[in-house]
Parts: sequence; structure tokens; C-alpha cells
Amino acid sequence: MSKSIEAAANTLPSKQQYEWQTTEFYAFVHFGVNTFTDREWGEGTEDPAIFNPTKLNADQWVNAAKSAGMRGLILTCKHHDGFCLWPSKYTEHSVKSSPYKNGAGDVVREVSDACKKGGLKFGVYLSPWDRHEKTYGSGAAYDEYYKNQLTELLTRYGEIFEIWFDGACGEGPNGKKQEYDWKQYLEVCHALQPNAVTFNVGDIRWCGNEAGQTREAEWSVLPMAASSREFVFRDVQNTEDFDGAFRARGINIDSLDLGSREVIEGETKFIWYPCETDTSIRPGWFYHAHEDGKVRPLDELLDIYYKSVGGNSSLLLNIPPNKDGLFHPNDVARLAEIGARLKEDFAVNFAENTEPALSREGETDVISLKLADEAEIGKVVIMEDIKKGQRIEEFEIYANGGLLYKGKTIGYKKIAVLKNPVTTGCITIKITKSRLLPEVNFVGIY
Ligand code: FUL
Repeated sequence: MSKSIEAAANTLPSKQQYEWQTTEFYAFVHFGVNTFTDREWGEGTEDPAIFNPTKLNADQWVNAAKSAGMRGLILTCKHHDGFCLWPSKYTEHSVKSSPYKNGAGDVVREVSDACKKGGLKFGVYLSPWDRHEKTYGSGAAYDEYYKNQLTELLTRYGEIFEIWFDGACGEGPNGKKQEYDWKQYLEVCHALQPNAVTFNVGDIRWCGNEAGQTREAEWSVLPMAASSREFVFRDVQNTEDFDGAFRARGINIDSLDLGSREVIEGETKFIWYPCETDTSIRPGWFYHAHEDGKVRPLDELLDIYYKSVGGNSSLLLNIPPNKDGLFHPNDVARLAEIGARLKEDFAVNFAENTEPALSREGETDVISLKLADEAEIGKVVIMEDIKKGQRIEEFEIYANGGLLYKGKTIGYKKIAVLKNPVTTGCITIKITKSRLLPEVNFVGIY
């Protein structure tokens, strides 16, 4: 076993990354002035007077998210247009200048309270790109502004599980671009919300697309950065080099292969940098009435779920509230359908009371599960004990003497969806290739 493979196999998640990984499936909520202008990106010149979601009901959002089986919610507290959904002390461009509750409203408060009440984790999106703020593009003055806003969000609304840094970096009102001082921003996050993970820069990596496409092999262990490789954001390139404490660097983030043996060979330093898949339930991130009929089909969304949550990623699914401040009935219905199907899919684990028999055939680890009775099975869930690393590179599932499924990585969770359900009384899983000894800590048969 080469030094590179050994070092990769021994790379572990932080406590925060592990906790985040167990969140699995959570909601993204894009809401703001764009909701009222019917746009995806605001200009920064919107009049706060347009923001008035008279029927806003954050409990409705939370209940709909929960009906899908989601465990958290991330709100766009400020999008690129700079309008703040909370009454920030540092700008007038916020809910306090809007007719919403006569300027006394605080959408971040309402949503974070509803999450607390409903038992969802709460996360914040604060766009670094700000097309309204005058100091944007001026360096230190904007860094202060941004850190002040982060501080408000991270101190006023209780426990935050994820801080979502959008990679977009365009021009501000003065035609200038800001060079984001990530190091300082992360320091604020770490000091004020030590349990939170930061997305894009820091703890969690972008999957590389906004369509819900996933990789066949998703590695959470990546080479730390040949500095010749660039850290590619979705629409800008940021070649900033953080100091050693910051884990996100030097990776071409949308490559299809981020961690195979071919990629890691020769590397000596590795990072745990797991994947989050973000996509919207509709074509846009913000609400547009003309997309009411374009809520994505159930099967497409389930397929994304199986391949993301069941592919060593997490799934951040966006649902945009409308001008009233409510999820549209079509989205609410789809979320409930997702939840119902997932419940049905995983209702009975036929391996629940089965003690797996472990053996070794040469280099291959074999896990056999004898079911109490023959059952028709359609899915096999396998989890690696990622607290000990991500090690499995290839595996196969057999029943009735035949190969049912051939897969690559497992990581936190693999949902192997069988092409055709099979009736059997015994399932055998062969770990055909791994880095050091594999540690499977859960097998479920459904
Ligand atoms: C992108 C933004 O430009 C989109 O508006 C949206 O917020 C998406 C999640 O990230 O970078």
C-alpha cells in the first residue's frame, strides 16, 4: 500500500463535518426582493417598498420541509442585491425600510423561530457579492461590513448549523469587485458558531453543478492542493491561497474524479472536504409564477435523493416562497410525496435482526446477511464508519448466486438501488477494493 493511499485512508472528518453529514437532506429557501420583481439576480437598486409578503408563515415552510423528511433549512438572509431579511444595524437596505409589518419585521427571526419550534436545524446564506452596498469593492471597509452582518446573523438567532458562502463575485454599485477576505470571515464563523460548518470555503464543498447531478464515486478525502490547481468557484476563479489552517484549497472542484487512486497517487497531504448537492425543486432559485407548472417530477427528485444522500453527499433542495410568503401548493404537494415515498422505501429493514457474518476471501471482505424470511428487496443501504475514514473503493452485491449491483465509493451512506427487485433470503456484499481495512457499520435491506 503506497504512502499516499495510507495517508488518504487515515484522513478523518472534523466533529462539525461529521455532525453536518448526518443532516443528510435539508431545505434551501431563496426569498427576497427578487421574489417581488420576478428575477433571479437583483440589481441592488430595488426599492424596499416592494417587499411585503403579507401572508408569510414560516411554520408552513418548516412543516412542508419536514413532510419531505428534511432535517434543516438554510435561508437567503441577503442575496446579491444586498437587501437584508433582517433589520441590520449596518444598512437601511432591509426589511426595516419595507412595508412588511410596518418596518418592524424580521424574517430571519420568524424562520429561525419556526425551525426551532419544528425541530429543524437552521442555516444562513449571506451573499458576499453585494450590488447595493457602497463599500463593496473597496477592500477593508466592505470586509468590516460583511463581518458585521455575519456577526448579527451568528449571534441573534441561536444555533446555526451551516453558513453558506456563495462563490459568485461580480461588480458592486461602483463597478468594482471585492476581493473577499475569507480568512477573516471564517474567523468570525469559528468564533461565534463553533459547531457550524461553512460551505464553499472551509468545511463543505460544492458538488460542481446546480442541476442535481452527482458523481458515481464521491470521495470526501481529497488531496490538499497541488497549488498549481485552481480553486474554481461556480462562475469565478479565486486563486487565493489560505494559510494552512484553512482546508479549502487547490482543488478543481467540478472535476468528475476528485479522489480516486489515480488522482491521489503521489500526494502526501489530504483534507476531508465532503460534498453538498444543491439544486432547486423548480427551474429557478427564486419564485416565478410561470414556473408553478414546472415543479420537478417526483421520480426525478427521488433519483437525485438516492444519488446524493445515497451517494456520500448531502442534498440541499431549494423551495422558493411566493409573494405572499408561502410555498406554492404544488411544491408543498411534491415535498409531501417525497416524504411519503422515502417512508415507504425504508419502512422495513429486512436485515434488522440479522447478525452479519464476516469473512475474507483473499483481499476481499465478505459480509453475508441471512434474512429471517425470503423478501422482495429493491434497495441496499451500506454505511462506512467515516469516523475512521473513507476507505471503500469498489463493492459488489450478490443474491441467489447472481451479481445484483456493482458500485464504487460508499462513504457516509450508499443507497444501492437495484435495477430490478429480487426475492431472496440472503444477501452477500463483497468489498472488492479498499484502502486499508474497510469499516462498514450499517447494512440495511429494503
Ligand atoms: C448562485 C447564485 O448566483 C444563485 O442566485 C443562487 O443563489 C445559487 C444557489 O448560487 O451562485
